[in-house]
Amino acid sequence: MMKVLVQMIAVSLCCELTFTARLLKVANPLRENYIVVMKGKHVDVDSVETRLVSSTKVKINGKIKGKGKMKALRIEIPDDDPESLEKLLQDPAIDYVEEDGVVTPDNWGLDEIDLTPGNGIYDPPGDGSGKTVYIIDSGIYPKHKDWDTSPKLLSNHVTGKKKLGDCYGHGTHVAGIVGSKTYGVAKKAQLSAVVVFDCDGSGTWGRVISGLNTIVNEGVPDSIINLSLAGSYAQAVVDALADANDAGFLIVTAAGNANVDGCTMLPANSTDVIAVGATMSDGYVWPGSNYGPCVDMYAPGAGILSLDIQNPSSTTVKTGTSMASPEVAGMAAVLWSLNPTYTNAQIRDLIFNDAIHDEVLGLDATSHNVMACF
Ligand SMILES: *[C@@H]1O[C@H](CO)[C@@H](O)[C@H](O)[C@H]1NC(C)=O
Ligand SMILES: *[C@@H]1O[C@H](CO)[C@@H](O)[C@H](O)[C@H]1NC(C)=O
Ligand SMILES: [Ca+2]
Repeated sequence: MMKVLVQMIAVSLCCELTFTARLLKVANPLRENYIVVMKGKHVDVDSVETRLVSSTKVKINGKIKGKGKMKALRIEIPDDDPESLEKLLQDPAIDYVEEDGVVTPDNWGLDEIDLTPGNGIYDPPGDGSGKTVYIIDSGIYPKHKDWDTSPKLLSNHVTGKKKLGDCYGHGTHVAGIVGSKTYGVAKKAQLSAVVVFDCDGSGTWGRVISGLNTIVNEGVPDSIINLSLAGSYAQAVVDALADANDAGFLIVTAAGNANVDGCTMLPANSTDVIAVGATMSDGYVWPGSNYGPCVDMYAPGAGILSLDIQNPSSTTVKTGTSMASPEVAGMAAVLWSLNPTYTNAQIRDLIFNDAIHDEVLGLDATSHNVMACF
């Protein structure tokens, strides 16, 4: 008994004396990742690195050697290796170790539609795994580095080609809002392009109808369709949308950017779609957004950051109801992935049950004041 007590004192003495560095926590830590900051200006980062590599199982991910006093290492320690973290904290050259924090890009849209709107982070209930979202647009740039799941091509109604690409950029931007790693709502959804816009961004209802038809005939059942154009009334489009809805697909579309009653345009005029208007980060409806009784709900659409087609890491900011509709399409993918046995109508109900009422500023009395939110 006595011996055990003495040992315990020895252990606690040892550790209080030798734990020289502090371990700092952050609010939004990236698991297993830390920043190791050296004491003073004159520490040789390379020698500390060599020491850590030889005495611990720490993985060095990079060095920070600024002109000022900050000298640091970015490291990775598996959660099941507390010994390496202890050894690190005992190193006399180290001032403190801090958990690496997750930084969310300035993407107010994602922040607003999640479980905790307005807290600066995106916190969705799921990632859309296993769900397909068809992007009826200009295609998708497949070489972008920000895809988690490689996008596919279902069909190209402009050139008939079988190779996926995007020479206009609109489709890539909206697909990025649906499902890219950094800017996407449903980060693991399978994106599938249905190309109806040419390199100048123009399309026709005929191509859209062919696209909808291909999805109904060849597409994965119980998928989401994001429809990418707004135009004047055409009966054949109303009928094609009804067919796709009856076949079990959930169709999410932009309300249109004409600042008019959405009922005067398609696809919003159709009762077989969720037509989405756009809001701004100050909570007001975006002035270009269509409104009125055919616009079913609103989502962030002004100043939305997503992927571009210049190079594999390019991004760009766009504004419009086109940016709002893929947010709801992404939410549908997340909710459907969590409730795989639901029908399109049940997913539609879930989306409306979760929405926030009477919060969009600047809407007239004919409009549904419904804001998309998990
Ligand atoms: C979604 O639909 C809107 C318009 O209906 C369109 O502007 C946008 O590009 C589409 N997004 C995707 C990902 O297809
Ligand atoms: C859709 O447009 C048609 C043709 O303009 C019109 O007759 C109909 O009332 C519109 N539907 C809605 C729900 O407003
Ligand atoms: Ca949030």
